[in-house]
Amino acid sequence: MVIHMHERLFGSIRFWVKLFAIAFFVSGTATHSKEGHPTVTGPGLVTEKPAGGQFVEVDGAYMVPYTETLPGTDIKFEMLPVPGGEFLMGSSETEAERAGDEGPQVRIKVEPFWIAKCEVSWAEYQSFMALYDAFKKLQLLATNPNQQEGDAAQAAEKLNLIKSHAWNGSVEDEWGVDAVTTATPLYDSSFTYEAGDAPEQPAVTMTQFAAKQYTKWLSGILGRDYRLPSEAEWEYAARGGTTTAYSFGDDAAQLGDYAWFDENADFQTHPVGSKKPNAWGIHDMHGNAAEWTLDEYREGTYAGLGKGPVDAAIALCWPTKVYPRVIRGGSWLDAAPVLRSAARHKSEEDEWKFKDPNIPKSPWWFTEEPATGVGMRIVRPLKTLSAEEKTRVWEADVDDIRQD
Ligand SMILES: [Ca+2]
Repeated sequence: MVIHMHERLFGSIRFWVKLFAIAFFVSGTATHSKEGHPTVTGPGLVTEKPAGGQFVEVDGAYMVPYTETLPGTDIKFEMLPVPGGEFLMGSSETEAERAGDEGPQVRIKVEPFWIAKCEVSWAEYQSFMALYDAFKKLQLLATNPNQQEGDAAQAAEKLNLIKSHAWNGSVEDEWGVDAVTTATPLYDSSFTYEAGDAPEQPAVTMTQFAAKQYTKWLSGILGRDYRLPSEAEWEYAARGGTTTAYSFGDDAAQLGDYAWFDENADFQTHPVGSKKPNAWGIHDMHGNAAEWTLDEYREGTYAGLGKGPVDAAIALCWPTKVYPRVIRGGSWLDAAPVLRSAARHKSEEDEWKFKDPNIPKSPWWFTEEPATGVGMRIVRPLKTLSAEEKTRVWEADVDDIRQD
């Protein structure tokens, strides 16, 4: 099924080169806007107050839901506005099944943003994977001495276009192109699709490095800033204004209406958005795929923040090492308490790549449970990202490449 979809949707290298020419143009025009400008333009923002439905008022404009289509495909995803506000991150000491790392509770101030209604699906993620394949082929063409001279020059030009746009120039400069693009293929390992491979199922098993590269690629082809959520943004959106263990209340007996988890998932992921959403219209914040955030995991993060209010951007624990990093929401593999809004989880270094046959091990994929339940969801901040922020949220950690 997957191969069939690749053939149908992503046919030829020529297609992707065209797509990149378009993306380059879109992105090029977008960068004319002044860095740090308070609001972005484009879909999701209107100046007239909507007559109804979900919207968030900001500086005389209105954030509204919108749908993105990946250029050249019929693959779509929906984004929903999340209001700015304050909330208590973490769980109260009386919450059943709470763990020590969920406290002490800290008041966090969150800026408005858009969040994907659903987890990133295989259809979306495989578009990125297909591009990577095309990149590899172009790279081969550009470096193949047996080609016609004209072809090689043309291929090199296209390769530069893709490199300048989609991949991390700084890491490549430091490590040589081979460090990222040649030695570590974005292969589909035999473990990648253990939880299912249908286009509507959530993409899982990717590393946080891969997830960040996906958001960079997506931002490039759509001309808007997409990134992973911070841990605080994730919990704020998951709660949807609630203070209970789950977004629908405290009663785990209702969890089956809202989430795929170990009691109902039958050992696989399920189509994204097929359970009830939370109050803000967001699906699968509890269960199905667990979700990457930007943060490094530290047991004492909250204690270090005081009582607040603390801006979410300040509360973000920027990684200083590759492991552990924060994963939220629990997955199809997990029991009910693991899916609670406040529950925190972390990536593991060696255990999650134990069966990886690559030497060095792939920076793109994990091979083990519970990593086979780990996927991602994207957000788009209301404020455009500064150059420094782009580096932080998109670029590879050099340590990640080195370690892998
Ligand atoms: Ca989820």
